[in-house]
Amino acid sequence: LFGISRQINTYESGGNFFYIDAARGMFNPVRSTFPDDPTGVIWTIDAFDTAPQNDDFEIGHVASSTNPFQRPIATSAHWNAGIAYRYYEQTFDRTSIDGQGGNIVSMINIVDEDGSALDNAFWNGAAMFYGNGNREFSQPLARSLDVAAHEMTHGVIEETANLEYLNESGALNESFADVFAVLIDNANYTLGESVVNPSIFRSGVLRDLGNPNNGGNSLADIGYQPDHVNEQYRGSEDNGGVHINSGIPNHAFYLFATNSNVGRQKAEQVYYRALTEYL
Ligand code: ASN
Ligand code: ZN
Repeated sequence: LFGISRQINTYESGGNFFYIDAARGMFNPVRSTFPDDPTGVIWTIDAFDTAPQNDDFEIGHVASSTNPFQRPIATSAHWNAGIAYRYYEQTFDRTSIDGQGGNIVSMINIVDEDGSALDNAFWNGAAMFYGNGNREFSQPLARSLDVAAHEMTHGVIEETANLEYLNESGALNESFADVFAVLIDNANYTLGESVVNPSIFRSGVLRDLGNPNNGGNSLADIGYQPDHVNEQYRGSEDNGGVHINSGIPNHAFYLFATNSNVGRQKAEQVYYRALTEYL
């Protein structure tokens, strides 16, 4: 989706190149049949503009009979999932979302239950789901590495601390997803900069760990988050403000990671240990 060529891992079977990456350390050939039941793979699946909530939800392989080929949405999702897999493996010796080599599945071309374009991406407990953008997002969400890293980290969180998606534990859940997103998409401390509609998000970013207020003055401004508990939201919207109050621990991470006595490399080890062993 950036208009550049990528070399990706696919699985060739019966003259087709399937978007199944069976070339990682986690691949389990003994427990795999191709293409429908592989184990230990990174797998990108097309939902053909259907919604998982609806009876007509339909999924199928992404595949090509030629090489090279152009499948920009699938290629971005597949590429980004591979980067996130490699980060967890190399940084924490964690093998996949479940830590045991389970498949990493990305579902692309998801629409809203009313059939409209989906302005979001999400983790549903089993896979990452990507809409193609509508109003707040002017690009397919699969374009963004930090979005992919955020959604995949929701899976890691579910497999570890399993923070309840409500109130303060929910804001911590959201914050850990943002923290590892900016560690994986490591050029900056912002999220969504490659997919947001800049006429809606005037700062050009969805969230900013360095400045959670994100160019706004109050919660009424789109993209605004508190950066301190003195502005903690205590209402019931958004599961008790999980995407609002995440700004507070997000900013704490930013201060920790940018402190000259700490730095990103120590900070990520501290946060991973906190998530997987203490929380
Ligand atoms: N993009 C959102 C998230 O991952 C989706 C949601 O809140 N359901 O938190
Ligand atoms: Zn989230």
